[in-house]
Amino acid sequence: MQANILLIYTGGTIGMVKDFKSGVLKAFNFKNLLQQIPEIQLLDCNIETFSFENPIDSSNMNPKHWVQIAEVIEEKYNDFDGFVVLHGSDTMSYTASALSFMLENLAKPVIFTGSQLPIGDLRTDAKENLITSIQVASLQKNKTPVIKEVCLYFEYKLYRANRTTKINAEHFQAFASLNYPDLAESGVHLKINHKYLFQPNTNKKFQVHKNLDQNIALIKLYPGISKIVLKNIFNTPDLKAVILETYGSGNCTTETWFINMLKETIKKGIHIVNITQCSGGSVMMGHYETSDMLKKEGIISGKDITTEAALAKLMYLLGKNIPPKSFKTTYETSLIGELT
Ligand code: ASN
Repeated sequence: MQANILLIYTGGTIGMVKDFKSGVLKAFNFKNLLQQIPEIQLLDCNIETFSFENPIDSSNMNPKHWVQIAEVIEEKYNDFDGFVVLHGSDTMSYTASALSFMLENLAKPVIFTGSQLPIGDLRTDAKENLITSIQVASLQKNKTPVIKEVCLYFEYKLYRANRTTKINAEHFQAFASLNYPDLAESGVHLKINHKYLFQPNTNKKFQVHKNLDQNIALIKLYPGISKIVLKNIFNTPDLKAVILETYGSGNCTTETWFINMLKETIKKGIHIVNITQCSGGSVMMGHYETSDMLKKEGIISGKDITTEAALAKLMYLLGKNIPPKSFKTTYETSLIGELT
């Protein structure tokens, strides 16, 4: 039986064309995009399409758009075996990470992909990315999908979406998943690394969470960061949580004013999550003196989570109104394979 695939087009370089007057790349109409890839007709699956009314460059994506994508999947969940989301690469890891939390008990593939060059470009990477993503989404064993999670496919590799980061603005290999193995590699054969695939509890009902709390801040520490800058951020009205991007394995300055500011913030009931600025590796609070006090103050460890997933998880958990007492434990627990 052929798999039914829904192709959701949100925008991004994949469907862009050059505005002949200004020379800038702009999102384009979806029908023309499909006409550029007659090969799609040859795939052994039924494909239906859904397009954003106004396709966008992914730099314009925000949580409202994440909800829009989630709603399309929710509405069509029972009619399709898999979903492929065409999205700009700039914020693809953010959107895909967010969807991994929002689509609870997902038991079908949701594959995000896009490209570095528009589909009409002679040297485009769009065709391979799109065609293989559709093939991955169509994979079935005993009439059930092989992939049951949100993934990102780019340049011959399938990744767990909430483990990815955009690492290059020019190379076709634009993404990396430094803290989790690739889920599949495409060469002459499509090699699936079955043991790394997420296995959801398929007895649980699929549920979509649309309440995302944006009262958060992300602070990247740097040598010389000033008290006034931090004070202003921590005093943001309605702030509920802050992600601190610290150095190395979760280290930061031990200056008294800084530690006191963190203490005051925690006292106000604002959650602080410690994640590392490094693309690979994990936070290990207490390993150095420069992180020991963070551990003692009860700061949440983001462990080896990416910035993108940390942010999405925070909006998602705050939106679920997790009681303050259990917030730290819940955040530090892997919900959908986003941390080790
Ligand atoms: N600016 C584009 C976007 O994210 C980049 C791309 O898709 N390669 O929409």
